[in-house]
Amino acid sequence: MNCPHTAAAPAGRSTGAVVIDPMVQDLDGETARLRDAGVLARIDLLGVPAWTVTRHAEARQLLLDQRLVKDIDAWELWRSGVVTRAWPLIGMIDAGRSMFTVDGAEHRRLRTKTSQALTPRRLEAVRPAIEEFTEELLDQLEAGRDENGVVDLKAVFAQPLPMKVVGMLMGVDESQHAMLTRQYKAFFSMLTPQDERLALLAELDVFYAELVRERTARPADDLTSALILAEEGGEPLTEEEVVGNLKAMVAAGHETTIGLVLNAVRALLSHPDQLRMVLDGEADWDAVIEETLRWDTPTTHLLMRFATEDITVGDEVIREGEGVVISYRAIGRDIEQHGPDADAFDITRPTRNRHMTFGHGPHICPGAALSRVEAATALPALFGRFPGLRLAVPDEEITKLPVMTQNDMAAFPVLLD
Ligand code: STR
Repeated sequence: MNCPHTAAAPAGRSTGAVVIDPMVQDLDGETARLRDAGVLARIDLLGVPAWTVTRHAEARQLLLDQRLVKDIDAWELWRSGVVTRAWPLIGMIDAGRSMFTVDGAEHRRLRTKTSQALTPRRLEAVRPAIEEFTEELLDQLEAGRDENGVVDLKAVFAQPLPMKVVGMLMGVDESQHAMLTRQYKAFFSMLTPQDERLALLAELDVFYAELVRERTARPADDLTSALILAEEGGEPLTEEEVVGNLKAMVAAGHETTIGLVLNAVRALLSHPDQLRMVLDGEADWDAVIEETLRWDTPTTHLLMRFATEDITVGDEVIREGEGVVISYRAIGRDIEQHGPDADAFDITRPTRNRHMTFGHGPHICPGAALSRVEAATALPALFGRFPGLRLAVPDEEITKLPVMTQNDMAAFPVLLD
């Protein structure tokens, strides 16, 4: 395939690969093609070849396999200069030193403080603030209706809520939230020219480094300060490491929970019988949240891990130096794991809690419990205040943003009554 983003076309390795379309609207079609391509499938990411794993059991096994690492220097296509910073997805992988990009003992050192701050027990302390943000944003929804009574649930509710929460936790001032939202939107969009993406990433690095320096001088009661002061488990974190963790937390905490909340609302509105069950108390919100995570995961594909040795999976061999993507959407729809009706949204499904949307193994999402608290606050409050909530346009008219790794809607226009 002709590849404008890399220094040279990766010799013939993309043949027979499933091409991941940056403009995809039909995600179910993409998921089905990946499943059909095999347990381990060859994919083409804007001209760059990689493997992806499409089944629950094998993904679980690979996520525990220490021969797969996050260090980009283990990637043959990177080492040889075939993939460069000109590739639009590079920011998903080459994101600086943090718990997202390091393995083993160093990974534990980078991650301990964050995972300790985000346990369900510790999160009880932030629940009241999340409830308060939710109420505030519900007021804004009501006030934000246009002359036809339509308001964008994404822009006014689902997007600001996680930003407020992660901003509070990390100590990012409210005045910066709009800037961060705009920058991350541009970061994820495949319509953003790569030079602009690299420039905004550089700006974000400066922003986060300044925040870390401020908190180093004057520690506050936030996780950024805790990361700076952390000493247990070895050496204190360097400024670069705190910056790396901080930006990973803000990017992940902001982007993914938007999807969880919106995808849950969309699933319920298109399955009114199940919405009824929840509103009548016959099913609980946790069931909605877990089934949404399984059926319509915010993260479609997670980039990337690299093989430090040849790894055999079934009939295929991942060669040393090759890259592996985890295709969480296909994994959530695995019929071996969830049964022949895995493509159906069903909050009463017995396996609804047995999804792997937050990953598995050492890198399992440290923010999983936080996102569950956010969704478990936002969803009942939203439907409690607006029990007649409905889409203002037919569901088919909801468009997906051109984002390769996320199921990210452009807007979600609703009527409140
Ligand atoms: C974005 C760019 C950056 O500065 C730091 C990170 C590290 C964490 C990444 C994040 C990235 C992109 C979105 C990710 C997140 C971890 C979980 C989240 C991949 C590369 C998603 O699952 C979408």
